Amino acid sequence: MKDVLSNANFPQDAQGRTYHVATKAGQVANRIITVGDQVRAHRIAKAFDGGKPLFEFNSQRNFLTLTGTFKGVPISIVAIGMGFSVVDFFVRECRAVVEGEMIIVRLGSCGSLQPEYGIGTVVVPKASFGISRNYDYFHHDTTADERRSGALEPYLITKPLDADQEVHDALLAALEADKPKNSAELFGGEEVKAAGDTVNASADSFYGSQGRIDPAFVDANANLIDVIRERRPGVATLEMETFLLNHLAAAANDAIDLAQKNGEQPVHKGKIRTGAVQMMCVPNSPASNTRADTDRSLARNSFANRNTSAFISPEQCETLEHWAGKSVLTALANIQIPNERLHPSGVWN
Ligand code: R1P
Ligand code: URA
Repeated sequence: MKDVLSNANFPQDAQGRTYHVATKAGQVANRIITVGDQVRAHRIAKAFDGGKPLFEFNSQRNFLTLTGTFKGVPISIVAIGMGFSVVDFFVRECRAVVEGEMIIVRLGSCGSLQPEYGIGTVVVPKASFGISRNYDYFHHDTTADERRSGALEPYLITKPLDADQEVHDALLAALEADKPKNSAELFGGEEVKAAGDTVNASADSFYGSQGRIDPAFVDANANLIDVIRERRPGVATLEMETFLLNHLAAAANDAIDLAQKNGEQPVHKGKIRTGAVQMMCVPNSPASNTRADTDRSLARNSFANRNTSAFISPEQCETLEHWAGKSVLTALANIQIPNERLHPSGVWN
């Protein structure tokens, strides 16, 4: 039988397990890698000391937590699925069960918005901004004038939020130090490469808000990629979680600063530091095209070809995942967290 939950404001069971991720204190480490899919989580966990996690739990809501040690340092890998809302569940519920400082690194796939970053490139963003569908733009009460005048735009583009500089640098250094050898054969003649200091965009959909054209829906996104590039020059990657991770870390850190300013005890003493590693899996996705490219592509009827042929192959994906996964573990293990800022429990059960 399941434990009874209490506290409608932040539901937890009698042992402190949270509602959706369903872990309790002692099961999640201060250093976390978060990934989208469970297969990736299990693959990375093979690099834990002893080749496997010490703690493993898949919640009814499909949040998978694997906690183990890497070179003796406790690290959790949490697979959360896709999109902004799961990041919210994950960050808040893990924060609730971990005392002290947290370092959270998102490791995921992405689409490329820069021709020089093709399949085989792994990037470490220095900042991320959000792109969300503006629902009111699409509401039937919205007038054509409101749409034409720009009073309402179909997509909301946020200001960028920075990753933690030390985390960024540690991730890039670990990737550079452990590059796979002789990768050119598998990657069309070019060796894999790591690139730092890039800018990421996280969208609230894989489709409309990433500029993918879908005639089955009104998305008003034909020029979205042009608009994004104009407003955020240099944007390199598109995925769906990193911005929210940076945003929630900032919100948690602001809560600590605010409590201290007011002379109160913060709920959590340690701050949250974030970083991301993104593996290019769609080098010339429809989303990376300008409107003119999309029109040309549709005219040539090559849209479907691009969707099928431009994706990363399973072998390429596994190579990048192995490299990136090991590098994130190494970077997390290398970043020092003083003992007094670590979760008191060393027992992962
Ligand atoms: C979309 O296919 C998913 O892939 C990317 C996006 O952020 C989104 O979650 O990340 P993952 O490969 O980690 O799932
Ligand atoms: N993930 C995304 O969100 N977009 C892409 O184009 C590829 C992976």
